[in-house]
Amino acid sequence: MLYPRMNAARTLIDLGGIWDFRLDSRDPWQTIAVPASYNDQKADRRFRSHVGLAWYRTQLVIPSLLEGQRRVLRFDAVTHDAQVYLDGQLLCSHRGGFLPFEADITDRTEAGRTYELLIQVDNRISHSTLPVGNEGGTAFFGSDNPGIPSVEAGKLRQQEIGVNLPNFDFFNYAGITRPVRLYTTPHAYIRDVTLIPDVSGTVRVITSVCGSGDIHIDILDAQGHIAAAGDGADCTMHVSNPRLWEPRPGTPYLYSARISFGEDLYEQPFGFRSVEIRGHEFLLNGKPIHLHGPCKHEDTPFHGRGLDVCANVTDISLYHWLNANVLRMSHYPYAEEMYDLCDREGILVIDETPAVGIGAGDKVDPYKTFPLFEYHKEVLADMIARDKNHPCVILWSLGNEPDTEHFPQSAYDYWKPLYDLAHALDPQNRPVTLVCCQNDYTKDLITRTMDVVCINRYYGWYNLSGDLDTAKYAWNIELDFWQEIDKPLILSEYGADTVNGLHGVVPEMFTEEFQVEYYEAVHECLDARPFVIGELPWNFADFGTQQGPMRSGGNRKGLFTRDRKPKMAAHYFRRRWNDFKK
Ligand code: GCB
Repeated sequence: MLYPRMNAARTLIDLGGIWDFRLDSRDPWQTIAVPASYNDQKADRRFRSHVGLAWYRTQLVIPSLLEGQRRVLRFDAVTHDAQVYLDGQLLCSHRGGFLPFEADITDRTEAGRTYELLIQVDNRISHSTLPVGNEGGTAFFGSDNPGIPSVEAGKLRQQEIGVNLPNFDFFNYAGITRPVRLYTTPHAYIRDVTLIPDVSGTVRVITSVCGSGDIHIDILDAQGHIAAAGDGADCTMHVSNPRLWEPRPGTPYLYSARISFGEDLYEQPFGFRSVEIRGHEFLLNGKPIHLHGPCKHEDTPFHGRGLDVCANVTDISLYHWLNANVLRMSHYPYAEEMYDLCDREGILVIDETPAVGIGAGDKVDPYKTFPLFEYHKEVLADMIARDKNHPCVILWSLGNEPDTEHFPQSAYDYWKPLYDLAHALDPQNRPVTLVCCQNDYTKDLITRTMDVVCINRYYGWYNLSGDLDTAKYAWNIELDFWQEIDKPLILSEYGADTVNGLHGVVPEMFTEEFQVEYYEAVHECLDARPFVIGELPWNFADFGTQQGPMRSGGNRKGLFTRDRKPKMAAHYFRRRWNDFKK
């Protein structure tokens, strides 16, 4: 799906602002900011802990000057499910909270009139949602000992009332979290554009249109000069002496394909770069690259998971300050503005579906009991369709930390077709991975079949807690195991909760000194092994989670605090990664 852009042929109207909102149809309407999660906007516990439906309302004005134009309403993300009503009539509905959807309202609206736009959102999570909610189980990190009658009764009560029990470690932020926009196109319009660039300077542009007309394409360089041109729906052109796109400190040089079709126009940025796996190496533009940078969440005070472009710019500037070159967009596809920013700033991206929490302990096979497979395929396809043209995206992640240990064959049968699908759908055929949970890796059959092995590991924190010498011993045993597989390995998460300002001359868990010593210990094990081509500490910044006995003010594994103040470990990584440039 094309990102909405304003140009000589298309208008774009942002509908963001203060909308009406209510959590219950009996409540009076209140004010709410759009886009943003609703949870942290009010001094009211009900907003934070709400479960179920909520309603947004605003006036949709169709200016007279939009007469004769095709009119489309686009929602960049509504978390998790949405039903959209226009003047009381259902316009469209959408499942899933992290990808865009749109509705053509040309025939449903008249220019010069005003309509009521009502959005019903649903934040409930279950075995059939991505991310996954525990049905009738316990919350992530819960300590509800089975067998205590009063606790069992309490859990039944929770089921009656309906509570969200996330099977994942980030706050279940909800609402209209990304922009809502009205855009126009001519009646015959460009529906989609697929770019397949090659480092030799060849670029194939496949244009999908609705209606009839001639298609012309200009390839523009960064100064706007025409570098190549061609015609037709499937057109291959050649740019001589192309400047390549590469992460900083190189040049993230961007070209763009300007496509005209009848009266319509669309411009799609792209870069010439290649991604390839050779043995245990990850090659970018034919050269081995080491990937280093923290994982992130879309998470800021007040906005929750809502788009905050200023925070995005600040965060990417902190990635440069850290000398980082990669951002794993854990654990869901981010707002499209972040990919544009990474394209421009030269930050590599690992793009991940919101498939977190597919697992239910050792008694239930989630792959046979969670009705997810068909939906997961749709989400994967939509993510690739949305992000396929971004040069920053170098690796697709099918999901995070599913159960691959207790039902290894079921896990294989579930994830292998998704791996094949990702390869089949991606016109640039990027590598594909699945992020593996800390488990009995000897039983896991699927992780080793990925193009890149990604493992999340917490030796020294959740396991062998605080004992870094023994943790190193365990790290080495596991790394020896993966070395035998002879694939590139990315340590896709590792970290230690750290309370900023907590210190100790004898570093113990939660102190800033311990966080640094933990990372130094892990790096001792990694640095001796060239097949480890990536290190992605968990996490860039402290972030919001549901409350629980293992979390105090959220997850504190950030290198930065939630308001982006560096802990000692941030300075440590800045020095370490600076040395990687030499
Ligand atoms: C993990 C998860 C991540 C958690 C992290 C932690 O393995 O992938 O979502 O936040 O551990 O801090 O426990």
